[in-house]
Amino acid sequence: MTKRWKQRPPGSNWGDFGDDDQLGRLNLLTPQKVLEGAAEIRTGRTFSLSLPLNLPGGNVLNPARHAPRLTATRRNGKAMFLHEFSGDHNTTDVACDDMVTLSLQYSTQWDALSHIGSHFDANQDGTAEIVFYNGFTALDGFLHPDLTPDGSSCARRLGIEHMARKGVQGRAVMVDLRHHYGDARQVIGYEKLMTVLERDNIDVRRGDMLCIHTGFSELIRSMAGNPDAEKLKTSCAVLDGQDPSLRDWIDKSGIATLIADNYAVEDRPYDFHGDGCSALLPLHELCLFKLGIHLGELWYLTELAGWLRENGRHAFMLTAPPLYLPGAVGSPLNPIATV
Ligand code: UVW
Repeated sequence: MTKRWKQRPPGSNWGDFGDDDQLGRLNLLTPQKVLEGAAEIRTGRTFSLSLPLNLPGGNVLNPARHAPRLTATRRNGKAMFLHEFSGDHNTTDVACDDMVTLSLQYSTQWDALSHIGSHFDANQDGTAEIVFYNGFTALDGFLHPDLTPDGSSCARRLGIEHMARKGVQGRAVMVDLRHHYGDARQVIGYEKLMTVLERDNIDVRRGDMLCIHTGFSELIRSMAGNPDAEKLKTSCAVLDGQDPSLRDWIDKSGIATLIADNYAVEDRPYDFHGDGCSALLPLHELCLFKLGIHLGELWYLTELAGWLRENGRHAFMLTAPPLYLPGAVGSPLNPIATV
């Protein structure tokens, strides 16, 4: 296959993992990295890094995303819930069977590489087109719901299934911003991040999965399904996507994935008015669009961060596959840390 782009965005790695690559930096999760992760297992204790998927509650973080709604499946007009087969078959069994309507990025989630693209003139015809990681374009199989007979959407390229097939497992490191910077809103750039890496003696290696603990998901848990929008806006650390040194470090560090317990990993300026030439979410642009780094958001990291600190550690084994849901642009998950 010939390259699907003539020029790649400055600072991107398009083509470096192959012209047809849809995994991005997950390619760095080699068998060696799984062994490195396994070498961090010393007690066998496990931590679930997921929020209950019905949190945050309401839609204060993102008005388009709704809490999951469970309903029973129906058979012959009857709800399959506490359903007694005895009526039909004279048996002892009782069945419950359900389904869910779920915004895939409502709670603990991975962003697929199809989540954020950009306007960029990859084919060098003088006009920017909609393009995603590694030069896949909107025409490469992004089905818009307005154009499908049943209103369905689908990312036939860069969907979450590639991550699911890869099986996400390896060495992860925790950076505990909350411990150093507290619970008030703080925008963390390169200098502040480096201060924490140095003080906690954290070695970030190529192919590691980086976890950023801010306390945001703990705050969400404490609100028990009734989130206080104002408090959430003014609480906890976020990364500074506007900081070029931070963006450069993310690239050079060789991290395979970037994960946080906050809403969007980076500062999301709700009143931002751009000039048409820049991104609203520069870390999303850098990671998902330019470098193929999957983003994890709203993970629950507080318990694990506390345990690692008490035990003088920062590295652990992470197992974090998304749902194998072809064509989805994100996925909920229940990541497991083993220490
Ligand atoms: C947006 O808000 C665009 O997405 P995310 O959940 O990745 O921050």
